[in-house]
Amino acid sequence: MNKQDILLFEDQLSSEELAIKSSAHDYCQKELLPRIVHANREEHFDRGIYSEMAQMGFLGAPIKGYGCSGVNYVSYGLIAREIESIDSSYRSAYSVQTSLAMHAIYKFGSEDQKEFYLPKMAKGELIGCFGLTESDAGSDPDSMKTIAKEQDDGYVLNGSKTWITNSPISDVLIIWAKDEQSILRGFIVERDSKGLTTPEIQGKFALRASVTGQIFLDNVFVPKDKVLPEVQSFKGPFSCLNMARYGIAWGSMGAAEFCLNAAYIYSMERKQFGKPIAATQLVQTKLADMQTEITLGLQSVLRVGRLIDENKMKPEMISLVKRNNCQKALSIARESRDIHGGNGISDEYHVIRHCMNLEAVNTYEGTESIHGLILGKALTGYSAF
Ligand code: TGC
Ligand code: FAD
Repeated sequence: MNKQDILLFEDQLSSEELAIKSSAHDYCQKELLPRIVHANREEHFDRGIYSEMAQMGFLGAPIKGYGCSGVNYVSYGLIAREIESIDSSYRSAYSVQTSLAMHAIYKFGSEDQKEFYLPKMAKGELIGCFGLTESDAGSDPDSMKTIAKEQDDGYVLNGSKTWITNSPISDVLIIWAKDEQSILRGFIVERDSKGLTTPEIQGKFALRASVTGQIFLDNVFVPKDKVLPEVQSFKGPFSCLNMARYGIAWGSMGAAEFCLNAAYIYSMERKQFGKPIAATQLVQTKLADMQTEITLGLQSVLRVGRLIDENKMKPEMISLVKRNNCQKALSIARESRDIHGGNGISDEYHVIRHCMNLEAVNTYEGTESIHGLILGKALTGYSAF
């Protein structure tokens, strides 16, 4: 018996889900773990990871058809959990491609757009990004300034986006902008568009193995057939965010599990005052707290996954698990860092990297406070943003 699986989590998975989890686990341990320390030190993202994820059937995993695997949302979450047990940057790569860029086209694109982009994105031949945030419009994207002026044959985009995962390496940029009537629209901007620049943001202390950048749109022309036809409000980007936030809620538990396991192994081996530190009361209760939060966090995402698969999802369910699991994962990573003593700040032990990543994971896709306010609004009916 796995001592950490105290509520027998795995007994609740189907044989197909267990097989997906197991192959994702093997891939992540064999292919991603050996690369991460160097990638994190050098702020390097290896584009080849997209080809590997494509081979594994990860990209666009829950999408039906268009060359995608068509797995259920529980399986999508199990994959995110395995990837983020290595690093949040790699889970970001998976989430942005799958739930933000591909999902936007799948949910709101025309049939031609779906047939053209999705198979290539599933193969990792085209990399996507999702441009919503601006320098003065983060938690409140409705205050965005990027504008789309209509012409006979399309739209002309002007404005900028910042903190965009993948923007410097993207071939397909999903850009959210308001038209002259203040209607929100989604645009597929291609890499070779005139007037498009995507400088990289340097010097991040979190998600260093992920490429993050800005997007500048200087009179970028987008033809009519590259406008997402099925979206005219924030329901568009927020629907994509529901799926990505759900994946983060699973992924953060993967990072937390890594940190618990590392703290367990370290505390059993490390001796001070003549005994393993795991034999002290204070360390044991820290380990027990970590185990408790992970066990409950995994039950909660499994429940939300089943509800999504039954078409019963509501946004507040997603806010509950995104907010709680990210918060708990960050505090588990910090406790694990503490249990590692001085070694805890060395990247060889991986835990400090998870701590720093989880700081950003708590912020992106809606901060902890914003998700608290979404829950507060659902509970009271008052919008307190
Ligand atoms: P509100 O007036 O409530 O709603 C506007 C329209 O949107 C609809 N809606 C949703 N639809 C689907 N799912 C949801 N979760 C939805 N939430 C709202 C709503 O029904 C309405 O539709 P319609 O058609 O009637 O107009 O919106 P608001 O302006 O008051 O927004 C409130 C708030 C704060 C919740 C929202 O602005 C918010 O979520 N802010 C956080 C911003 C955020 O999460 N940004 C994420 C950027 S992307 C990112 O971080 C990627 S990181 C990638 C990685 O590397 O992993
Ligand atoms: P702000 O909105 O300025 O918030 C600052 C602080 O104020 C936070 O603590 C917040 O909780 C608090 N606050 C704000 N409003 C309220 C309120 N009403 N009540 C109480 N407190 C409030 N965006 C994309 O569009 N695409 C991406 O791919 C993407 N990738 C990212 C990758 C990384 C590594 C990071 C760090 C960010 C990324 N983002 C992306 C942006 C991310 O979604 C935003 O950083 C996030 O939404 C918060 O916006 P902000 O940074 O402007 O903070």
